[in-house]
Order: sequence, then structure tokens, then C-alpha cells
Amino acid sequence: MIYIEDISADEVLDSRGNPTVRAKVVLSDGTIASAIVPSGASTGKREALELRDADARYMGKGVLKACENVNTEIADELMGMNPFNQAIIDDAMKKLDGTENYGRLGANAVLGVSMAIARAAAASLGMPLYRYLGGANAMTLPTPMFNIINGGSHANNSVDFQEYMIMPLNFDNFSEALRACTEVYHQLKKIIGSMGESTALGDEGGFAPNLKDNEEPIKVIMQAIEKAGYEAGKDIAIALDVASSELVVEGGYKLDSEKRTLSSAELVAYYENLCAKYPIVSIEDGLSEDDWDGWKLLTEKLGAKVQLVGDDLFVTNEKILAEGIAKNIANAILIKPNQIGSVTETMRTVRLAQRNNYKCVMSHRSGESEDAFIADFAVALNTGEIKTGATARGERTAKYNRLLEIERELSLSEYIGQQLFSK
Ligand code: 2PG
Ligand code: MG
Repeated sequence: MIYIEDISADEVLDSRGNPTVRAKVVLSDGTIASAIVPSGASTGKREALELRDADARYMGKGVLKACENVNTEIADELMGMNPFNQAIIDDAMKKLDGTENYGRLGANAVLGVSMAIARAAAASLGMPLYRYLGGANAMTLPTPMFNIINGGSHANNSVDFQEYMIMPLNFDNFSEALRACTEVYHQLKKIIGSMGESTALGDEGGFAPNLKDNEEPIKVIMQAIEKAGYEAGKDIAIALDVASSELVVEGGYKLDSEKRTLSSAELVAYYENLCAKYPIVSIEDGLSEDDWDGWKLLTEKLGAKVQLVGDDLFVTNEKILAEGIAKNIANAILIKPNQIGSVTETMRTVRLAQRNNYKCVMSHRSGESEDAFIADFAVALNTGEIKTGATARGERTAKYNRLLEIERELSLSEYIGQQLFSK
């Protein structure tokens, strides 16, 4: 029997220059695989714990303790186990940690190992990761939610909303859809430049200009869609991640660029107005993670026609999602493996969402790496959508380029004619 021979971790850097965990797994058949854990900026309060050293190194952000936990306790526990039992392995780490949120070992330690083991198991079988994790049914290339303007805590500009994204509609395949989005991105750069604004990039590869309010980015994106030769609403739609938990102040949501604070009901009305004027198909974290009454109102008002994605709201947590489903809150969930801490728990949350007709959007974090695990994971779980930034910055293109590779593999394989593209 093939077994786990060695597990280790070292401290590497993410796309913001912050330390993160790279875990490495060696199997008894000689297979070696590694995985790098991402890290968020606008994190939800109920996310699993990211263990940081909080000492003098890297302004407290070192992850040597998390690496040490992998090198000692986790390695001791898992060495000798069968790498093909992902759920049993992930469960063993959960028990070893002993807390609800990986508060002892760190979700960054646990997730790194969980991903590296999945990757090693796939490699040992000579299978692509998406096929190993998803089986014969893994064949849907996800629609990109392509981040084109960055604001909020992902950029140093005036825009309050965190992400303005475009989504391709009705394209026959992933690569054509990606091309269309990238062409819009290039046109947008020209338009922003011609306005005399900076075309510098934010954390996720979108532009980060100073614009006068939170509607202006949508206006320039509409122009860019047209300039690129596409029709807004027919070929390309708009999606927002407001990340509104970051806007909360006493008495409501503060929109700095507009010098006003809105109540939950006023913010919902603001979205209704935007949706009436523009082809907006998805709004993420429109209300804060604690504002469940606001979420209820938002879902009542817009849920029938707009995808309402819970990110900070659900933090990829099966239990919190179950509460949301029971209360009819939102109709979609963002899936970030490091919010919950392991491959198995991520899969369980996706399963619950899909069974209840909640859409799933696989997602990167704002602090990323060259690791493209989520590209395979999105195909494996047939999430149908992926959020992984713009086609700029290597840590973002790593995911798009991996999806292009998967697309090619699926159309060359036994799935000829069956490669599905979620649109
Ligand atoms: C989000 C993410 C990713 P962060 O809010 O959806 O885009 O940002 O990783 O900073 O939480
Ligand atoms: Mg979000």
C-alpha cells in the first residue's frame, strides 16, 4: 500500500509580500507534491484562524509557528496514512487541532497539508487534480467573474466598493469568454488613461483609479465593453463585490467617496437602482456579515433576478450556510478553502449549496501565489463560476492559464463534445 512518508512546511511569500505556508508531502512511491496557502485582506469574522507569529519578523505576519506545527504534530499524526483517504486525513487534522476553527494549529498549516496531500494522491495515480477530486463527472469549465476595477481594502484609491467585475455571457467556451473579458480589460486601461487617471493595478490585477463615486466605475466599464465590440447585458454583464462588512460604521454603511452613510434599507435601494440601470447579474456581500435582517431584505428585493453571493457572510462554513438556507438569505456562496481550512470541508460546503440550489463561486484570496489549486478545484466540483482577478499579475494568470490547460485536456480527451462551459 502507498502511504504518506513525509510531510513538511516552509515559509514562503504571497503576492503582497506577506509570509505564507508552503506544505510538502512525500509518498512512499516517491511522489512529491506541494501547495501554497493564500491569504485574505477583507476577512470575515468567522473565518478559520490564520496563525501568525505576532513577533518582530515581517511586522508580526511570520508563519514559522504554523510551519512548525506541520513539521511536528501534523507530520507525526499523518505519516504512514493512506493518502487516498482525503476525508479521513482531514478529519484527523481537525481532531488533532481540537478547536472549532483551527485555533490551535492554524488553518494555514492544515489547509496547506490538505491540498498537498490531494495533489500528491492525484500525481501518484497519474491523474490531473480536477479528475482526482471530481471523478468522471468533473467537466465544467467555470465562468470567470473577472475583476477589472479594484477598490476598498484592495487598493489605495477613492472607490468604496471592493471589486467591479465583468462576466461573459453566452460564449461557447472558456477560452473565448476569457478573451472577451481580457479585451474589455485592455479597452478599460485606455479609457482610464485618457481620463488622466492612474492605470496602476490593485491587489487582484484590476485597475485602481480615483473615481468620483461608486457608480462611476460601472460607467467606465460600460464604455470599455462597447469599445471592445461587445454588447453589455448580452455578451458581457457586470458583477460587484461590495465587501460591505468593511464599510460598517455606527448607524450604517459609510461610503467615503460619496460622503454619506446609508442604512441597510437605503443600501438595498441603492443596489436596486444600480440593477435597474446596468446589467448587473451578481452582488457579493451587499450587506455585512452581521446584518442578517438587511440580507433578508436584499434577498426579497433582488434575489429573484440577481445572484446574491455570501462571502464574509458564510465564510465557506457548512453550518453557517445551513442557517442562511433555512432563513432564505442570499442565493449563492463564495467558496474559499482557507476560510474553512481543509479540502474535505470545502467539498462538504459546496455539496450542501448545490443540493439547495445555491450557486457556488470558487474564489482566490487577495493575497495569492502561483499555486493554481482552485482552478482544478472549480472544475472538480462543477462550481460553474470562478473569481480569480484580472488577467494581470502572475498569481492571477496562473489560475486562468491552468483553466486553459484543463479546457484543452477536456476537449482532447474522451469528453470530446461533452466539454461543458457554464454560462
Ligand atoms: C473577497 C476576497 C477575494 P479577500 O472579498 O471576495 O476577492 O478578498 O481575499 O481580501 O477577502
Ligand atoms: Mg468578497
